[in-house]
Amino acid sequence: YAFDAAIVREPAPSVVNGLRAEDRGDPSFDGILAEHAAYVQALRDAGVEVTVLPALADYPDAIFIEDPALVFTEGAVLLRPGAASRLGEAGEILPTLRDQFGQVFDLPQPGFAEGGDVLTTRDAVLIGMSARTDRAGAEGLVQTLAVLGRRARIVETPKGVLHFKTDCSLLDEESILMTHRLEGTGMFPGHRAVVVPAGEEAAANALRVNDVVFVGSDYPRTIEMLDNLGYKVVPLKTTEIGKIDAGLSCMSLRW
Ligand code: CIR
Repeated sequence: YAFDAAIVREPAPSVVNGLRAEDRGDPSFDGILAEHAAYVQALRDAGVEVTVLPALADYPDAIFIEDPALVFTEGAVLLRPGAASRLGEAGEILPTLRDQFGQVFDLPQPGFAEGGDVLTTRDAVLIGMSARTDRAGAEGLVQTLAVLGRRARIVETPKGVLHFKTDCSLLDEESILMTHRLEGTGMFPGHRAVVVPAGEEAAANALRVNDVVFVGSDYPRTIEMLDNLGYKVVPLKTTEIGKIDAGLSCMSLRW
C-alpha cells in the first residue's frame, strides 16, 4: 500500500451505461465526475503522482481502470476482462503500460481475469475466481506472477459478488478489511480480520494508500470503526459509482 504512482482514466458520458448486476437507476454523469475528481485529488494528497488518461466513449466501464491490468513496481500484466463489453479496454491501456513499465506481460491464453479479483497481500497475491475471472485465467496469472517473482494463490469470490475485492481490502501488512462472509474462510492465514458492520458490506472495498485509508462516505459505522482502530480515514463519496457496482480500488492502478 506504499504507492508513488497511479494511473486513472477520466469518465466518459457513456459511464452512466456502465454494467450493473441490479438496476438501481442510472448514476448521474456530473455525480460520477465529482466523485472521480475527489478521488484523484485524494490520491495526490496522499503523495501519489497521478497520470490521468483520456475518457473512452466506447467503453462505459473504462473508468474502472483497475480491471484490465495488474501493476507492480517490477512490471505490469495485461489482463483479459471477463466482461465481453470490457475486453477491448486491455488494448487501450497497453501503450501506457509500455511507457511506464520496464516489462509488460500478457495473461497467457486461454482464460479471463480482471484486476478487481486480485488482492496483493504481504505473503501472496490472492486471485479470486468469479464470474469475471475463470480458472484458466487465474492459473495463467499465477504463472505470470511467478515470472515476476510473486507467489500467488487462487481463492473463491463468494457467489453473487462481482469481484473478490468487492468484499475485502488491505488495511496494513497484518490487517484485512472484509465482509462477514469472508471471515472464517481461511483465505487469509496469518492476517487479522477487520469485519465491516452488517449492512455496510460495500464498505469492504476500501483503499489503503500510504498513510491513509479511503472509505466510502456512505458507511459511517465502518469509518467510525476504522477511526477507533487508529487508521487515518479519508471518506470519499461513492454513491453514484456504487450504482454501477464500483468502489474505491477500481478507479486506479497503483504501484
Ligand atoms: C463492471 O461491472 O465491470 C463495472 N460496472 C464495475 C467494475 C468495478 N471494478 C472493480 O471493483 N475493480
